[in-house]
Amino acid sequence: MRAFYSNAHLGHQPPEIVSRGQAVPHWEVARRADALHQALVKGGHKIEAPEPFGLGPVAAVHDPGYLEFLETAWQRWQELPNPTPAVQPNAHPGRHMTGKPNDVVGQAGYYMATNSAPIVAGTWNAALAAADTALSAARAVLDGDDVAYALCRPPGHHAFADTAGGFCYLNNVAIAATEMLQELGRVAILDFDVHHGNGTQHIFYRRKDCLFVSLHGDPAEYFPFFSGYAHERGEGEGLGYTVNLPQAQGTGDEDYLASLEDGLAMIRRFAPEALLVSTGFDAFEDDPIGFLSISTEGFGRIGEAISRLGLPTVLVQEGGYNVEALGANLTSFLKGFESLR
Ligand code: OKP
Ligand code: ZN
Repeated sequence: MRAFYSNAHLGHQPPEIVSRGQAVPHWEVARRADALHQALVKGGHKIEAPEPFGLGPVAAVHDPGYLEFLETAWQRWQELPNPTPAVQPNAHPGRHMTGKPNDVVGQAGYYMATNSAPIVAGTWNAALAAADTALSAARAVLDGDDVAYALCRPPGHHAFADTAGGFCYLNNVAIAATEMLQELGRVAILDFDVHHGNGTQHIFYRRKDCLFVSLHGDPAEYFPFFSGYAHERGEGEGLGYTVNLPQAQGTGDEDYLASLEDGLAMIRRFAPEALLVSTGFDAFEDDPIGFLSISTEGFGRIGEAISRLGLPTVLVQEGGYNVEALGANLTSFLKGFESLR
């Protein structure tokens, strides 16, 4: 299996964020990528640096004003009196406000859906490298590889076309899927990160050439709260091409795998030419911000169940915050996946 990784993520070291009214250290740390990288090395996988794809495939998904903001925000923030080390919003447009400010503080609220996606000096480069990483894995599969893994950091599935949020800036999996759709008629995205892939869902919500299937903690009780409900099924031509399978708090391997089979059956019926997987390990039983109760062995069974689809597959890394367990969870997942190849 080809695996792609860039060390550009090291420039993205976000500071504290506010969680339940308290400043806490950010969970999305560089050591996560180190742990995943080490597991790949130990597993004997060939690890390559991504190719630079330029802004074209990124701009095919994201809004030009948003991209300009991401690229320039940190520099502009430094011109504020007493600038903090990170761009973080404190005022957001509510449901009934549509104005678009010029000021960088206002634009931070406009282009960031949550306070948990701070922009530091190296964020833009890291986000671009993560997109290139996903694109390189997609290219490998388009060129005939059966499976490729993209070790993306920062993650991407909470990024909308024009907003950052939830540790995410560029939607790596959506960018890779859009690139694949240049050459393929139909692709599916399966998202098993514990958080609903709200950005990915929205990007493809009106399309019927990309089936989006997501298993995640029930948003009635859990981030991202405002999407991921079972009644969200797509719109217009896309109606029926979004599938949400929310899971109750504490759901363990058996119930989760049964629900996963329902999602996989829908992917089989859709018969895509390729599959992309938003691969998160934060459904883990000991994840510090988790909600579900998947074991290390369970991730192996998830990998095996996905592999049984027999589709060319692009694995795109999303979350997973128990740094100590990340390597074992990735190893278990890949072992399960590769056991059927
Ligand atoms: C990104 B990905 C915890 C607040 C953090 C944001 C979670 C973003 C997860 N009290 N909320 O989906 O793994
Ligand atoms: Zn997550």
